[in-house]
Amino acid sequence: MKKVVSIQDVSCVGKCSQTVALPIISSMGIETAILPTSILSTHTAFKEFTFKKLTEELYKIKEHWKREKFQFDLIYIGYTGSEEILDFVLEFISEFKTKSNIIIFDPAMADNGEMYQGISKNIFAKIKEVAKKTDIIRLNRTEATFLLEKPYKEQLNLEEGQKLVKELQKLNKKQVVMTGIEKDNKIGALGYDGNAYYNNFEIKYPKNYHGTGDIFTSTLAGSLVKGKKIEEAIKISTKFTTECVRITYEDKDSEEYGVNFEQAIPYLLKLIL
Ligand code: PXL
Repeated sequence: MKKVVSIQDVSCVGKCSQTVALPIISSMGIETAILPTSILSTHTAFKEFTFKKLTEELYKIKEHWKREKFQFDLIYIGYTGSEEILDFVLEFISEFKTKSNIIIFDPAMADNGEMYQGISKNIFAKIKEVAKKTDIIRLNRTEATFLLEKPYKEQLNLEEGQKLVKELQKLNKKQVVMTGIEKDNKIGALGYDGNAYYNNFEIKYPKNYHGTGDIFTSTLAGSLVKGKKIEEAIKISTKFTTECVRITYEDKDSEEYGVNFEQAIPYLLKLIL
């Protein structure tokens, strides 16, 4: 069985990071190990959330895993929210990177033109350092413009997106996948691998939801582990994320803090067949 490790926080309520990655990747028939980097009462869009880093425990877990000689087909790094956790991630990469596994990094640091609460300049600098060591940098358009230290724009068209991913690809010299590009009133994702661009656009619903980035990255990670090529993985991930948004948008009782990805999982399984 293929194995993924998901390295990110546990936000107890909020439908993001581990509580999204684990069910989505597992449902795709992939063993999903988790490294919970911190535990929060909710994600950081709530007021007064609690936040406990698990740094000490992370090093102990890593050492145990080394003794057990565990290897992962894909290492998925998401929200870290702290310099010391990013230091841990750098060490984890140097010890668990193999010739054939894929490291996918979603900086999960900003959205809609704003940094998440608590993301300092030092964290930002270290995120850039981690990005350089990964095979796929997966980000939204706010993170893309911030990482390149460019001014944020409310909308990005395909041409503008292509310029950004081309510059970002210089960071890791491998692949970049950016979401939040618009074309003909649709919204989608754009990938670049140094040679070719890949994109897919789907219906844009008139509401932004929290956690869609984590759904997209989890689906991308799972699709790649299932052997899909990057262009197909981007298509599956945009289609599934859009379906999650559609279900949530049409549900009058939906929560504000995350999308109803659970109800869209049967559709995901059809997409990856
Ligand atoms: O969805 C990304 C994410 C993950 N983890 C935490 C967050 C966020 C986004 O706000 O706050 C704790």
